[in-house]
Amino acid sequence: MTMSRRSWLQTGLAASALAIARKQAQAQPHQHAQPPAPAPQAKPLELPPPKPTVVPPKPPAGERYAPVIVPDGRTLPFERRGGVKVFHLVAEPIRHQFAPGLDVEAWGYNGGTPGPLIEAVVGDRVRIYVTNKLPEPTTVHWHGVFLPNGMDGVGGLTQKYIPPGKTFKYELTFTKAGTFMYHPHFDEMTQIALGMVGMIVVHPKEPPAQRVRDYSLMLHEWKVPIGAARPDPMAMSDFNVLTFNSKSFPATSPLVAEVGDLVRIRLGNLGPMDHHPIHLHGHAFEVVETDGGPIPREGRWPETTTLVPVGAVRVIEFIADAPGDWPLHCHMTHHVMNQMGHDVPNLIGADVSGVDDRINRIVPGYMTMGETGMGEMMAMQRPRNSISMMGGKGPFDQIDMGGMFTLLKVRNNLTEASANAWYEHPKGTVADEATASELARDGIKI
Ligand SMILES: [Cu+2]
Repeated sequence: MTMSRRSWLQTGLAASALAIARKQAQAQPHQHAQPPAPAPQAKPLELPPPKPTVVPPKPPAGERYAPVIVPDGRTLPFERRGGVKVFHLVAEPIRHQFAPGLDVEAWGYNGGTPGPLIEAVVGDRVRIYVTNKLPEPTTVHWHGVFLPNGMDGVGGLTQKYIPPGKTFKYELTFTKAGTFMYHPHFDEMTQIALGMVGMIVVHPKEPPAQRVRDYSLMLHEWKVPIGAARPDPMAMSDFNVLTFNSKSFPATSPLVAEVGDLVRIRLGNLGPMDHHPIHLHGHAFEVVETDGGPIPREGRWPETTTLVPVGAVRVIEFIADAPGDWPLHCHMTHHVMNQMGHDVPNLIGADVSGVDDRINRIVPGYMTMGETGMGEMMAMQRPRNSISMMGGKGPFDQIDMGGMFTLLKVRNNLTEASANAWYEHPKGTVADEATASELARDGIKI
């Protein structure tokens, strides 16, 4: 089984026979029946490093809560009108970039996906206007929020649909603190798959005694065929773009903390199909809250991975006590890949010696890949508007992960400079090649 590298990217190794046929067609100079394949980009992408938020945002005027940091996202502003906080959500088609190199036509709120974080305080009376600029009806359901039944946002059941061009009004009082979500309850399969998801944080009346570095991350999954610009809402499996706040690593902005900081990460999952086991390196955390409410102290246990099911919130807390650059990522191996094709013949360990030479006689440029694993794919050229197999640039080498992956950068002295730099390892604390004398000292025979 052999493939050309271009066909590998275009089809995810879908069919070797097809790849051979295409190469043969291209090899014949006077035959132009096949449209030309998209031009590969000249070299692997060099990305500007995403920006961490070192100084948390200030609360809005008149508020005492410490605002949640939304990496790569936004918080919805509000206005006070006669004791009511007034918000305005606009459901609309948007152009969205998962990472430099992959732009798509998505649907979202107020120009982005996920929609902006709605932030409020227990006891707040809120009025949320929802304008529908989509080509089809929508509604907004306030997931996990206690509210009058008629404000629940379920199309047909608790309200009429919001037709295109119309603005509906939701009004409710936030009666409990916590982390909740919002999403449409009409044509959920399409609207959620295209990016219409958002988080809600309701702060307690009294700010906590201890300062918290408080983050919100929405998990999502998308299927974007290589070269396409429209996520496929029909997908039930083989999602190939996995995101935190709708960004794929290496475009995810890192989280930062200073040693000793209490860190809270509010993880919400409104992806179509998959539950995500989110894993943090270098620390153990406790799940302190779900979208159902806080977990009593005696009911918590230490974890390094927590499963965030579809339609659920898991809020984790820990003290950042280990300086370093620590991954925070989904532990499903296929969820830390960018636009990986899955119909791939397994060549690992296969003896392919001589195959390329023979194939190259009839298909110039042919190259077998995958026999030593998939790592080599990361640095290849890729077709236009794709981030297939794109990884990130690390201080030691290419980081061969993508997708639902970000970094927690813990610093002894957190500054803009230290947050933007790679961690400086104390001497002798980095894994490296063993010397002959070390091997001899410890009796290791190779
Ligand atoms: Cu996952």
